[in-house]
Amino acid sequence: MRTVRASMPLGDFLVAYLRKIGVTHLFGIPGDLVLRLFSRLGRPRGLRIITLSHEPGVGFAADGYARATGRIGVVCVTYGAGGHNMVNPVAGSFSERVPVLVISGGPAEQERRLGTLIHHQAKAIESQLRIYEELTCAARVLDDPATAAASVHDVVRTMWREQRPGYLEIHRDMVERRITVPRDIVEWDGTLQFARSDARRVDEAVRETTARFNAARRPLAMVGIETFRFKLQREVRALAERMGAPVTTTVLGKGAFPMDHPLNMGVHIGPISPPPIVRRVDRADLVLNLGTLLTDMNLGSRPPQITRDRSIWAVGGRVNVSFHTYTDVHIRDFVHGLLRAPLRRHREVVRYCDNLARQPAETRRALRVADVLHEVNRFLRDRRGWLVVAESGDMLFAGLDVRVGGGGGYLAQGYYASMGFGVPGALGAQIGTGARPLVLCGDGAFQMTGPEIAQAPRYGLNPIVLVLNNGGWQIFRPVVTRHELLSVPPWPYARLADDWGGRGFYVERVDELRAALAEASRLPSFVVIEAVVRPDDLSPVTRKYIAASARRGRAAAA
Ligand SMILES: Cc1ncc(C[n+]2csc(CCOP(=O)(O)OP(=O)(O)O)c2C)c(N)n1
Ligand SMILES: [Mg+2]
Repeated sequence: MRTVRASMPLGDFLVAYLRKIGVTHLFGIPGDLVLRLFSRLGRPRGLRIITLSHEPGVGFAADGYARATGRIGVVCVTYGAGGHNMVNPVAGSFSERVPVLVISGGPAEQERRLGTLIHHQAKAIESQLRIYEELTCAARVLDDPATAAASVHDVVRTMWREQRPGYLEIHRDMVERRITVPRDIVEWDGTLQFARSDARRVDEAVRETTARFNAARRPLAMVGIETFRFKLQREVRALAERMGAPVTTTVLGKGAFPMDHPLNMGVHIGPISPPPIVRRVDRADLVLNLGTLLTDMNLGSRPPQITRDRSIWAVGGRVNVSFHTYTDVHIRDFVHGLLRAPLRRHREVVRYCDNLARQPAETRRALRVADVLHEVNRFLRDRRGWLVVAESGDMLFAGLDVRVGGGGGYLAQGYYASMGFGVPGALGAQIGTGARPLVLCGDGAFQMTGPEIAQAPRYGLNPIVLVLNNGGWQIFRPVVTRHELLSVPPWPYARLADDWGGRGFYVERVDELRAALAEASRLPSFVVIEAVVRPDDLSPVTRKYIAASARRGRAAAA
């Protein structure tokens, strides 16, 4: 069952195939239409199955696993009720280029022939496939034993090339069907390939970039999420050091370049970046943009600040050099080409910038959001290997001012921005990497998927979840007049953690938070720290972002 053979039951093939590409875990919730497959996948020597409470949590966990490990995350759900519950997390994986493979069960052919509606069905049996065709780069129903293996291989290879989700539907009568596996798949060593570029175009794009770079006096590099997804961290660091120019990351790309690297200047979020970053970008005569998606979030909800004529933008298999484009130049080949090019070395001294004002020394006072960020930074300063996960809401923007060094990581949905990613995403990331997560989470977001933290003890996981309790969905408070529409009921967050097998802390003051974080780091179990802040208090970046976004909304309405 471990190895791929020329003829084997479809369920066993799937296990052997997934193991061959390095998948260790499968995230899911069973149902009758997927039960047989579910059991097959989780058989001894199969995949380690992680079940959570609700499919959205399952999807975010698989996404967190994939983001943090760089491997494919796999979910297994029942047809209809399960598959449809998985739509939002997978849409997020699609937007942010995370390879999550959705495996869904489905009704057997005999059941479909009865001519009745089948439980869990929506409009038609094919509806779920059609939905996933919209949310994945490749989607197939495995209904033919002669082609099933090739379909799996196609879907997975496309996912890897595109770093996007894929979909396989396996109806329950197919799980034990013997399939024929083509010889090339039996003999394949399990290595997945990224897309290949056109070598002549790469050469020319690199030559032109080098010439522009060497003519520039104040170049700057922006590092985006694609460099991370396409596993270029080491190369991008080497390239930055060869260039000696400042590096900024983006909202979505935060964590793609080490935050304690001497060339890292901080996070660029268009005109609402820290003023020294705005000024430095304005002064740049060349911006080399590696892998940044052109999103409103990355740009601070404003039109692009960098004009095309002084930028080189490598993203989505293309390199745009001012007003012309090289197609078929993928970022890996472009970066490797630049590493071989004779780049002139700059020696700019770079200072890391954030949006935080200095913290008052007095700590026996009510917490503010900015204090939370200062305390998190203080906590992380001399620790290694932590993984910070920021939830959507105020914490998504607040997190931009968190500095993770010491080989640690940072995950957030910096573009799709769905609430609910934080806690389950952290669980999946810890399962995949072993790194201990520190989750920054609003009370509203915690009420969506935070209770998945109750799953942590049985899997030996121990994130620290900082729940910012401001009484509701307060990120919108500056732009909503009826504040009562934003409130959420007060949950006893700290007590729930105690009841669920972890430890809870309740803090209202700066010194209390500092002490709770220190103690939490020594505890073996998961921890929830409920940190109470005022409903009208927001992080520095959120204040700027909400104002910019509201201005844009008014302009659109006018
Ligand atoms: C699934 C989902 N639903 C709704 C939203 C819209 N939304 C963005 S932030 C937010 C409120 C966040 O509240 P909370 O988690 O308490 O964070 P706060 O901003 O109060 O710190 C909402 C409802 C979203 N991003 N995702
Ligand atoms: Mg809140």
